[in-house]
Amino acid sequence: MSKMLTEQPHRRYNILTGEWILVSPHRTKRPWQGKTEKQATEQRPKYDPNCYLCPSNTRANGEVNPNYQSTFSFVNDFGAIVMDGEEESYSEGLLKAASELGICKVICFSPDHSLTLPLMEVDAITEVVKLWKKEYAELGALEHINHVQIFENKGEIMGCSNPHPHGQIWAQSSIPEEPRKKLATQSAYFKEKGSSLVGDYLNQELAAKERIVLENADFVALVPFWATWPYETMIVPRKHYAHIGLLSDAEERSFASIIKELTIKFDNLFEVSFPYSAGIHQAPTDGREYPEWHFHMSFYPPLLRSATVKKFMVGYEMFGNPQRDITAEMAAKSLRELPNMHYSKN
Ligand code: H2U
Repeated sequence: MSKMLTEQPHRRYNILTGEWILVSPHRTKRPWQGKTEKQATEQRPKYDPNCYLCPSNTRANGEVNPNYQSTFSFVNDFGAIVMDGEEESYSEGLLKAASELGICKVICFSPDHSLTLPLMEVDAITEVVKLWKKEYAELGALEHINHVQIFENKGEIMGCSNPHPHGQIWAQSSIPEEPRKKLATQSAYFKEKGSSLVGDYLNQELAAKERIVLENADFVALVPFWATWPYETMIVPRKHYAHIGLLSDAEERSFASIIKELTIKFDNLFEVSFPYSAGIHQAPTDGREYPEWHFHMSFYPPLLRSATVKKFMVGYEMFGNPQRDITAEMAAKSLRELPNMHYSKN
């Protein structure tokens, strides 16, 4: 590999957003005198009477959850977007605004309050994948819903309000900024080359090997060349699928399996329940064809050196662009070399 990429400050281009990041590999040699201690592992009960996501409990708005046995989804009682209101736009001089219609849902991954994705069985995670598919199809088919964003915020540090295993879906009338950038880049590439940008990128990474973390028959987990967060990773299907609705039963299971394996590695990194925001980027649901879209799931974890040392996107990163010290290759190597068995099972 080029010496520039391993030793010299350089910029890397994100082919999916069209943005650059700054990489400073030489800084990994600087002495570290900050915190590195481990955190005590939190033991949670399987059922918490005060949790608003546990089966049969009452939520903040007085509704009672069913005694669900697997997954459970409901419309967020405090949704950031709602289906009420008219489609309107506003413009006055340089000021511009538009109404936004949508639905927010909460997706409970398991009735067991003590679990997280890495601790769940593959069969149980497969049920989560099935629910994501169902929600993507049903929400996406609604009038006014042109984009469905599936995501998970894990850990207090990421602003997650409740440790019960859950994620969210925000479905809305406009295409939000991140997928909009990825739509433009994938679309331009597809027009020029007639193939999937993400698929061609995946093939290049499979040949290079150095940023691959995990592989199975249907999916690959890799640290993208342009990763911004220290252990940022993306899961890419080998097949050129625009959305998760196209996954077969067997592929749903291998998706679940690679999610489990990757999140186990994350937890093993600092022997802590590893926080992150994860989201699935896929084709809009406005009824048009999107042959350029190749869905993928990205994980943005904030931890840098230990359970307590977080990467902040501040200073230069707010005013210039994101910067990182450890390279994508170093991060991939660390993740690759970690055990596949969860540290708590030893
Ligand atoms: P987090 O993923 O950030 O923890 O968010 C959980 C969501 O659950 C949050 O958006 C919703 C909050 O509005 N919620 C309900 O819908 N009902 C409740 O009773 C409490 C929380």
